[in-house]
Amino acid sequence: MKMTFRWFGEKDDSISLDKIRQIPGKPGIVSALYDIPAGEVWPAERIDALKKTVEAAGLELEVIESVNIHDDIKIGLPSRDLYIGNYKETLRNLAKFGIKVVCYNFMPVFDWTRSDLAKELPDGSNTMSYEDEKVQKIDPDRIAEEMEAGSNGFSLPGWEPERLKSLKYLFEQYKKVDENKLLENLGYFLREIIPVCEEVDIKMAIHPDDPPWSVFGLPRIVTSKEKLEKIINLVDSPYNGLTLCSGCLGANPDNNIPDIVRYFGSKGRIHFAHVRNIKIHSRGNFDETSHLTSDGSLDMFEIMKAYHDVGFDGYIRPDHGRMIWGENARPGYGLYDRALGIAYINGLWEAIDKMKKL
Ligand SMILES: [Mn+2]
Repeated sequence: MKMTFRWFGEKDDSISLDKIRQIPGKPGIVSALYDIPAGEVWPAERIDALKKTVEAAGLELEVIESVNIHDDIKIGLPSRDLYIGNYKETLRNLAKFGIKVVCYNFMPVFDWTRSDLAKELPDGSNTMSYEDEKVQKIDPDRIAEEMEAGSNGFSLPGWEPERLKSLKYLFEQYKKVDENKLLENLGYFLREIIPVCEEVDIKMAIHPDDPPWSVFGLPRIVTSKEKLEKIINLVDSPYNGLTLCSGCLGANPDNNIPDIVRYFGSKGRIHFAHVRNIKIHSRGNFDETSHLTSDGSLDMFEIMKAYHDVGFDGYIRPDHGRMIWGENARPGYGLYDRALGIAYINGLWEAIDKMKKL
């Protein structure tokens, strides 16, 4: 596995590359051009500049999270062809600078959703939390305001103010899109772009929906093993792969994460692993916890063992962390708890590796 760490760029991240370089094992960087709206082409010179910034700090950039998909592609409007054309151009530009994996999601309107961005835990740390009842009764217009107010002054990925303006229009459009239609539209998109990916050697890695069930009545199709199977079968190519996010899929206790890792890992379809733990309080209600098995509901040893058993050699990163030791950073993306996550994941990996050789 190749360890990485997500970084939001010089202007929009409180954590410097110099600090990331000191994390044990010196992880690679996962980043993006976060200011470019979904649907637009990423200019080669901007990608070049990002790559040079990362390399100047002695680090590598081979994974992009994310190149977002324009809603017209998800809805299936005639204008999708223009945006798909732009997406292909972005992929070609990324390939010129050695990018190997592109993470993306196919969630309508909203990116990930939480009901509390800074829930205080008994130990005095704070974390992101989700209560389904709270979320489902919020008017989508209001949750946009609340996310903005609670974001510590940073703009959250997928929640950029420009996008929120068109919320009502989007909701209207999605009334015609059910799960089957959304999957069909994902198939259309993948059939267009995967040949380009094969040509330029970039692997696509779809991120599960977060949480893995419908919110605000919008359809969601990246939620379970069965649905992931449908997605990889839309285009049968190793370039049509997955970002396997443990905390995200794991929020539904019906999803057996080690089993899912083994199943898709042995098919060579997991290109990017997001590893984090969550504590499920009751169905639909969970807190994000430290990565440690005993702090959450997921067995991190079993998850890492599944990756090891299938010979996983893709990219991996600790996912969200809590805010600890008084750190003030983008919710979920502080330095300390994620760095602890890396040390823990690496510790599990080394132990599994050496135990097998005894
Ligand atoms: Mn994730």
